[in-house]
Amino acid sequence: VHRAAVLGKPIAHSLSPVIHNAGYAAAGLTGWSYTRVECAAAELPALVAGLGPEWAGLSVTMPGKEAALAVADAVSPVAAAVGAANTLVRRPDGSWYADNTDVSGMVEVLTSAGVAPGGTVTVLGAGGTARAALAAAARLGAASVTVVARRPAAVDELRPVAGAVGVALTGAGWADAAAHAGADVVVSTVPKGVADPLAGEIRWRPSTVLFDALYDPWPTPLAASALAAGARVVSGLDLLLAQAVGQFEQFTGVPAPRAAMARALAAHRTG
Ligand code: SKM
Repeated sequence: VHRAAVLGKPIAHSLSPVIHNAGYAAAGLTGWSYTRVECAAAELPALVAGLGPEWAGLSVTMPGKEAALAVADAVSPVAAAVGAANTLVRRPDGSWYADNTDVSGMVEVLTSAGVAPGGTVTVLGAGGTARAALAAAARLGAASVTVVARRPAAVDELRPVAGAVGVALTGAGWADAAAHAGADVVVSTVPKGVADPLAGEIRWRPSTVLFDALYDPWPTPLAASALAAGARVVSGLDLLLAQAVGQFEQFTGVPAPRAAMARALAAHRTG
């Protein structure tokens, strides 16, 4: 028996079990199961310490990603640079390895959408997803990253991450958000509703790729405006799948049956 779960609070909304369990079925991994566990950040260390040897891996979502990094016995360079882990992998000796597949997933969805190396990147928002976006931008060889934040001090909190991953970071205020949407890549990490007013303000270049981390409801007004202008758009659902693929392969050690996982996610979403 092999077990895995997603930890977070709240957690009832998580689609991770749908994706991972479909993957186990398609890969013929009998005896594997994946569940949701409600877990606040402060509860995470005790919960992880109490898991038996059948536990092969954990996905970690808000608010536990910093705590996940802290409990790990070893940490990937990217998780260390970002300061957060969404993945805890059990190693043969029982210890835990922390990684961040949000970053590799973001790189993958942006590359699939046609993002070429060396472009300019604008990130809307300066929270946890923005940290992952900085690391993804670095991997994509971004020439520069502009972070547009409602709170200027939030940009300064990202400077250590930018330094660790090696990208040049410029801060901008929210009033200038539309002006910075002419970048080659625009990554929106802000909560539901925050970017809606920009939909009517931005004059999208058709060559821009927009990644909007939201997915419910889809398209967001921002995504709809970019699509209407002929820009390429990727969603938070695309990232959810890509980051889960990375976790699946680390948990199980076998290639992820991506198409089956994508189908299960799509079927679940349309009911
Ligand atoms: O990073 C992911 C996490 O692995 C799982 C998740 C979810 O289940 O909703 C969302 C993201 O935070």
